[in-house]
Amino acid sequence: MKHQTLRPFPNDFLWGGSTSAYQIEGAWNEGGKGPSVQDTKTIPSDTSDFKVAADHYHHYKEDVAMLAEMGFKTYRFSIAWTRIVPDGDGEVNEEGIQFYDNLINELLKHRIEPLVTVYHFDLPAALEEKGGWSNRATIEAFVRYCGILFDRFGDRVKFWQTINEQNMMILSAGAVIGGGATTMKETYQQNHHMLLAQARVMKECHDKLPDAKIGPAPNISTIYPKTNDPLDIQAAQTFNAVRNWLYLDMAVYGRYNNVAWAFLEANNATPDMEPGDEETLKSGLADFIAFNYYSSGTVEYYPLEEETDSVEADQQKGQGVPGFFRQVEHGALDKTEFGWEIDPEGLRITANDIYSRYALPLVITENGLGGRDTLTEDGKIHDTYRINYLRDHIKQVQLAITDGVELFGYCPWSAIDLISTHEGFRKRYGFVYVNRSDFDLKDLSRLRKDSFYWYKDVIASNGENL
Ligand code: BGP
Repeated sequence: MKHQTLRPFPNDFLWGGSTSAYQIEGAWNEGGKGPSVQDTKTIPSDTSDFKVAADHYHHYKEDVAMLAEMGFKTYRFSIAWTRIVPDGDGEVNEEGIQFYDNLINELLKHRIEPLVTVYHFDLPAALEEKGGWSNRATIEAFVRYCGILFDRFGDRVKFWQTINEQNMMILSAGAVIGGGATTMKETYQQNHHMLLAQARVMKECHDKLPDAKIGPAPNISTIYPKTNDPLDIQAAQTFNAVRNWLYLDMAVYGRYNNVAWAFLEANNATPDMEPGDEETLKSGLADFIAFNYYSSGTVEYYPLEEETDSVEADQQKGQGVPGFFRQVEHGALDKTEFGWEIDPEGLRITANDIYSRYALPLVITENGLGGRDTLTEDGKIHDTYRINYLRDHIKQVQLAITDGVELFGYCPWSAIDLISTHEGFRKRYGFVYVNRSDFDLKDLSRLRKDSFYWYKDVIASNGENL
């Protein structure tokens, strides 16, 4: 591509890193915490459960000091709903409030801006038992819980994110939503309830905290057509709408995307609306867009007559709906050892797609490489593959900024090692190595990987030394 003179990263660019509560904290039944769906779900026998995780609950000071040493300007983490309201809609647990008070104060002490996700895949198990997101009462419980967060932490937290990767929960992680949806219609009814809940919470945030900013946190990947056959292009258009634009059109405009809605109609899956729902969806809109990006995706047209049993899907692969689209391999992209394609240019394309549609400030809240790191005998972790992945993506972030995208921060996944959503502790993402394996907790000590020193220099040079 023709050479452009690169624009520098803005001086106040928020370099940071990301985690989520159930993947990092551990202490699953301490400090008054109630169980979440992550504590009660069935875990595959070859991966760890989430009970201890990286034991951040007991190491948070040491961990924040590590982030400060890297020069983090921001830290994106999530609050566990079940630490604040253990059964989802009952008593407030002051010990849980205290934990996040301490964490936030520790961050501020090091001048690290907290970027808080209120809900990251960990619905209270007590609400799941009552139908989870199938039950409209969960909307009320969520709004109440978020109101508590705004009241208790809003004096110090200025950046809020609503629901992490709602699109991925709908597309492939139904079990953690509760309610046991078995049809597409039920799934999109749950989706509708989550969208209502999100709008109510964005409104509540604006009402209670006029100086704070709030936005959604979907996983957004531009979807490429496999060929220039118009059927493949239509397949890409539909999957882009169903995977990406449904969630962002709603957060920014408060309405369903037309292509996504037509897809739901064709599949008898449009949600039932109650009087007032349309107004509610428009009543709370986003101030910025946070998005997670790991890779692009590629689809082709999926003829009805070729319908096969669905393949195993995750955040980045395996999606398909007969008559519309099915995800295929790109063909020319490298992959991580866990099978996710690597497409740095796709990040610039995705950022431009989002910004040119919505013209709101963007922040990247996840991006990173999951790998099996090796700890050498002298306590080193030579994760050159991770440095290469991140370097290539940061270059594209700068190109997106050069294209005129208002991008105010970059938070790779993950700040320190934690448990992968469904592949255990062996799939690591952090700058900091946590000394444990899936089934041996070892000493849980923290070690600096090569990427730690590299990222420290990236931040210190404001992205000049890559
Ligand atoms: C995102 C989730 C994170 C994290 C990440 C990496 O979808 O928001 O919670 O898990 O993906 O995925 P995985 O752990 O499956 O490798």
